[in-house]
Amino acid sequence: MRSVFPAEPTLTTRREFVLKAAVGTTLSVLGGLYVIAGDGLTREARAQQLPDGRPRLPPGQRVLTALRPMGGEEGDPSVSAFELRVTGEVDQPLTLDFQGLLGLPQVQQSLDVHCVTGWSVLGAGWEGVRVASLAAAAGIRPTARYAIFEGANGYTANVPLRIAMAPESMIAHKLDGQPLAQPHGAPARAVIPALYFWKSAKWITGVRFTRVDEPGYWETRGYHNHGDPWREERYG
Ligand SMILES: Nc1nc2c(c(=O)[nH]1)N[C@H]1C(S)=C(S)[C@@H](COP(=O)(O)O)O[C@H]1N2
Ligand SMILES: [Mo]
Repeated sequence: MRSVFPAEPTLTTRREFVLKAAVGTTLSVLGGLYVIAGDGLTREARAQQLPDGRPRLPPGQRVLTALRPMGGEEGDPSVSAFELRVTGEVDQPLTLDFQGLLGLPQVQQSLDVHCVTGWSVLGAGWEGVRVASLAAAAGIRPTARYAIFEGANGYTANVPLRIAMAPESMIAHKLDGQPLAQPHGAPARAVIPALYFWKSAKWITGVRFTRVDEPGYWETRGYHNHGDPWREERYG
């Protein structure tokens, strides 16, 4: 499965992480110390750097091997009910059903995500459509400066356009080769790896491009408006 989602060459693959995690767990048991299962992964990730020199693991984070379901007001997981609207500062507003989403260029990317509560999952394989592809299909206007990601039941998250248009920012419908599970936002969610994971709206229903910023669900409830994990922009 890893061969389908090759990690960046400079980064340790998830398989190696898992092996190191197992070793770390064994050592902790032998030593009679309390060490969380992910400690080996966390140490390993701390030693790694991103291509631009930042540490792979942002400060204050520890590594888990799988996403922790963080809840939220669930949307309809069925593919037949799926509808994604691309609206706002665009020339041709789009409404895509699930087939329409699959009809846009698909990418498979190995990406790290960082939850503000302190856990990170590194190098999971995400499959779906780049936000930039949606923007191009809808004819995004030069006046657009923010992307507002809309989830079911009114959840929103604001992202500066530059970050939304980065190649790793995507709408994902598969995780590690499997259709996205309901707790993680089935049938599709945003994945915005540059910012804390709350920006990655689950049960996605819309991407709205705006001229002005619109702080979203968590940004209006005490969390940071921007949310850069490397700057620890956790709270507003
Ligand atoms: N629609 C929606 N999306 C959401 C949330 C939510 O409550 N509703 N929670 C966010 C938060 S705070 C986090 S940390 C991640 C958690 O994703 P996960 O449950 O797949 O781990 O989803 C984000 N996306
Ligand atoms: Mo979160």
